[in-house]
Amino acid sequence: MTTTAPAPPPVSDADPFGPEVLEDPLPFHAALREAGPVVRLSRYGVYAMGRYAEVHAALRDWQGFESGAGVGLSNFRTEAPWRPPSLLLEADPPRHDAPRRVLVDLLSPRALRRLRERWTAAAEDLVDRLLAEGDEFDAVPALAEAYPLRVFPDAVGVSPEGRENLLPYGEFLFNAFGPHNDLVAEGAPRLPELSAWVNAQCQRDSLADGGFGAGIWAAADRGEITHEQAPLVVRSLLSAGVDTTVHGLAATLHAFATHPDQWRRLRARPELVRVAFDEAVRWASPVQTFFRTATTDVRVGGTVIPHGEKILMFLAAANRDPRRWDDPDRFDLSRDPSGHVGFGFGIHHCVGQHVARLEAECLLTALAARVEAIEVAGATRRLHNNTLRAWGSLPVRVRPAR
Ligand code: OVM
Repeated sequence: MTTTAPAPPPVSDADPFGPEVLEDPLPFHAALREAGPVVRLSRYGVYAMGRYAEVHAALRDWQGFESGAGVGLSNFRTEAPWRPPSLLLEADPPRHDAPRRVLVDLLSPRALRRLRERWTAAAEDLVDRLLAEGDEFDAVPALAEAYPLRVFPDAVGVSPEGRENLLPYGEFLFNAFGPHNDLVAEGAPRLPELSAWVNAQCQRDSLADGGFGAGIWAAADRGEITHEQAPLVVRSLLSAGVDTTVHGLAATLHAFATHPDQWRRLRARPELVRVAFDEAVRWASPVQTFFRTATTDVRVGGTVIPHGEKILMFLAAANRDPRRWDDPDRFDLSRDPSGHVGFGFGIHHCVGQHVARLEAECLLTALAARVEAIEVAGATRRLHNNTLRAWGSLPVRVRPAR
């Protein structure tokens, strides 16, 4: 076998965290994929991948691309993290595995069955009340935020007081994976207050019996994790479980409001609801990116990523790579979206995805049964975030079904 000498990667001076790219990242993603399998982002001194095959392979290779140095731009080996690292997201085997197993069990489809009836009733009630008020509303607060905030903190066992802190805490956290730009600076003043509240909710005494939080403490009592680890595992639920589902639902509602034929299709075949949510996650990628760190000189494509360097994995670009997907920009319920990397891939593959899917299924099913048509009814507004593709406002008009 012959091996050619590694060539330096193409260089881009674009800012993936700047306002232009955050407003519409698709042209940047296309340019990244076209430039090559690995690109150097000169602005931040990091590498980037945007093609499906390489992103997928790197997510699978946890030995070559570690998470323990942080999955944001800053390297925990040289810069202190802003909070104690996550035991799941920012850890590698073997440390990662026991906390992961606790959540795999607690959030398994089987374990979630007991929630379905309650979550269905909550979705039906929310949609009924909304439609009783009128046929125009902002789908972000009225549905995408209201529904997860109604069911998820209850399921964790978080007290009713202070729940309004969950979204802004997550917004800061997801900004903090990026550079220290204006988005991070604007969130910083509230951070002490938000962190104090979240950390207090992770304590055993703060968590209601029967919830995921109590389940994590029970796993510590059984010796599956330590009692020191328990609050940090609860923190992962509160960190990763709110903004992601809110913006996943907002993306789904936006997709349907702009694709009336697909909404008709869902109404005709409600069993497509799970495919619909996955296709929306592929199409919009609510979590756009995460970093990894090279543990050795890793050869990718024709280039070498040197040991210790950060690599930005563009989940969103991979999810629309024409090398992998037919007509990737089309939101289409007839495609098979499985294999998308919107929930990541490999050992860190979203452990809460069954929770997210159940929320989406309950809400969309209730909506599809009650709403014949949904369309955008005013100026939409993006919410810029260094990691999330998010909506700030999504005014819609609906035609209730009779
Ligand atoms: C965590 C965490 C935080 C943010 C995101 C995430 C997408 C996990 O604290 O474990 O996964």
